[in-house]
Amino acid sequence: MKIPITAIVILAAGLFWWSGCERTPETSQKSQANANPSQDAAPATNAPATPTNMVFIPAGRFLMGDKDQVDAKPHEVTVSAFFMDRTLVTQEQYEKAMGDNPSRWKISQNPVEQVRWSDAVRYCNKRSEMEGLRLCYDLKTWKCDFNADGYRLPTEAEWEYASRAGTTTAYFFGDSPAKLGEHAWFDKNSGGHPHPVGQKQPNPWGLYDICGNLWEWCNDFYKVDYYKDSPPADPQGPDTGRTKVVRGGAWRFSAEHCRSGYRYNESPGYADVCFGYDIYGFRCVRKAPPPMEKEKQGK
Ligand SMILES: [Ca+2]
Repeated sequence: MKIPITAIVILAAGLFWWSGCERTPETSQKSQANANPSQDAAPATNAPATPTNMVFIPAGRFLMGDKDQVDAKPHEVTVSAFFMDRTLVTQEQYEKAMGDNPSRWKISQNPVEQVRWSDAVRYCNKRSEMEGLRLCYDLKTWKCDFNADGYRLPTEAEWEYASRAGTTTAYFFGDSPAKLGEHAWFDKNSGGHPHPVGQKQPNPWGLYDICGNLWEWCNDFYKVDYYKDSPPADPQGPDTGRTKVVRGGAWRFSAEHCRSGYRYNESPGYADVCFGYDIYGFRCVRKAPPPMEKEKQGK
């Protein structure tokens, strides 16, 4: 019997395709496990293009604070839409922009640490410059231009709003810290050092390591009783102060420090003689463009 050569080719191709398919589940599972944090967990939105590795945080209102903390009186706050980095800024990202890596624990996918507030702000400006965006910070006055479309640190309110992701409990997964180990590196599970970003489960809006791993620099000055007289819409912190707010807990701090409303603070380290500790890192935010901003009027 004479079999046409084309039939043989089709049969061979089919076998090849089939055997390839059979391997697919294993390969895709593996690549999922290794993949960067997925885009799937972002808040439901019809938002246009969200920048790579950022999450769109829709405008909204929430109860900011923690009734069990002396400096965090619960109060209602409205926040405009913005984008937030899905993970802490990694050592690789920082080094690419700044040409050095100040971290104590040198692993490229670890979050950059030993960064002062002033280093974080310099990075924000450099990242904006590299992407042709308007710079948010004046490095002489350290003032932030909130109208610029470049990168900046989140305000304390933005940080807590994004961290809570619509939840009202002590942690975004409930009032008990029992499940903290699934979401965060803290003193009980870190082994005494920070960890690569994105290894634990994210919060409901897809933000990784928002609890634990490293404290995250916020833009605001810290003031113990600021919540008493902060404006109800997009509060930007006191005008002056000695320390800057950090949020979210870190690898050598207890579960208590990971509470969504827990406030902590540290000297910004404007001067080069100051140095950062291996418990401080950061993630950047960017203002959402006008079409996305409009969402808040619909709410
Ligand atoms: Ca954190």
